[in-house]
Amino acid sequence: DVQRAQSIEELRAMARKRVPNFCFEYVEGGAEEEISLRHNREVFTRIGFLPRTLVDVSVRRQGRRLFGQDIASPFLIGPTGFSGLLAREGDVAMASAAASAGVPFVLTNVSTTSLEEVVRRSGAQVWQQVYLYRDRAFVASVAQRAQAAGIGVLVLTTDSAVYGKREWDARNFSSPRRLDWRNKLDVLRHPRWLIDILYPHGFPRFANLGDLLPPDQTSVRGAAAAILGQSLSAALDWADVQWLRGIWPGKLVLKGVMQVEDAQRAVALGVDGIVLSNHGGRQLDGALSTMDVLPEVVAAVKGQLTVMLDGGFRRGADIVKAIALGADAVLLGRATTYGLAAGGQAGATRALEILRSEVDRVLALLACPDIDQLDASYLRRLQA
Ligand code: HOC
Repeated sequence: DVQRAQSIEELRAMARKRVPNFCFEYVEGGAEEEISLRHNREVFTRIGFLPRTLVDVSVRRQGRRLFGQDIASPFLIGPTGFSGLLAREGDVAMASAAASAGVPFVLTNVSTTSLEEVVRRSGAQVWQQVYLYRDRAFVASVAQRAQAAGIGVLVLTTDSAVYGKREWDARNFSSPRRLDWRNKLDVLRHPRWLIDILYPHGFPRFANLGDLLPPDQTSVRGAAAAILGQSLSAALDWADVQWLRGIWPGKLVLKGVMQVEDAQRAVALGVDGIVLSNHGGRQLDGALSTMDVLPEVVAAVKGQLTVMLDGGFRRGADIVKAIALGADAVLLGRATTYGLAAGGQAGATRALEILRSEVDRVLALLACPDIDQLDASYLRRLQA
């Protein structure tokens, strides 16, 4: 029962039991040696808290304001693909969990429920993520549909010109669309997952990809992400950002920025926000963690655009550290995905509750009752 989970790590352990290996590895894995994946967690151990004391913390505030909207906590659910393999109608379940926690939900473009349906059924503040595919007209059509559905924020992922080298894909599949025997047997050991996900129509289908895939390849099976990765455009550059800025009237966010100069260029092009990201260690292995570069980016562009980040956030304390270093908000990836895989909407909701209560406790113990008062004076960087 997900209600018994006391930490994101416990939800992760439940998820590992509940879904077949090939699904869990998809959530869990990074690229190549997984150096960035590990560093994303280690980086938090090198930043210590320096609490104040003797401050009345009987009333505490952790809400933030993002793009003119109030959000209940300093985090939101970031875009994660293939949620439909982890829980039935996984995208709707995630969005509904976000709605009940009062935080936004970023819908991946590789979802198995249409963006219109996610907006309608969840009641969440939905943002839409998109990759730049070779087919620019397709990207424009996603933007048009998002606008018509009332979505106000478009998130362009910029770190995926080519698909990262994720070696578990090659291990789990005997051919790109076929699980190997070891994983087929493992699927049979998960009858609950089989019924929840595959009964009665088989593998769920991508709902927002239009003509991007041939009709016989729209089901989310096999190494679907790797196959789809072939339609990413390696030609993505600033001219595309300018083009998207021209056709998208809402807030535009770039996800995958790491360098100050790129953040400044985003400002110059009228972009509204950035998400510092190394894609959860799934793209360029060895890339620095976002917490390494956050202070310099904040110093350069704070006030000119909204600065968010993702990468390795599993504790309220991690989130508080990022806010103290000047971030506007944190995007959750694996933290809520483990919850979803552990117990559907209830599991994702539990993940959000755990993080909310941890943030609240850290604020109290730091003697900082209002999250807006956090700054770097509450932290000290430890020597490596
Ligand atoms: C079209 C590109 O971001 C991941 C996700 C999904 C990638 C989809 C492939 O696996 O990191």
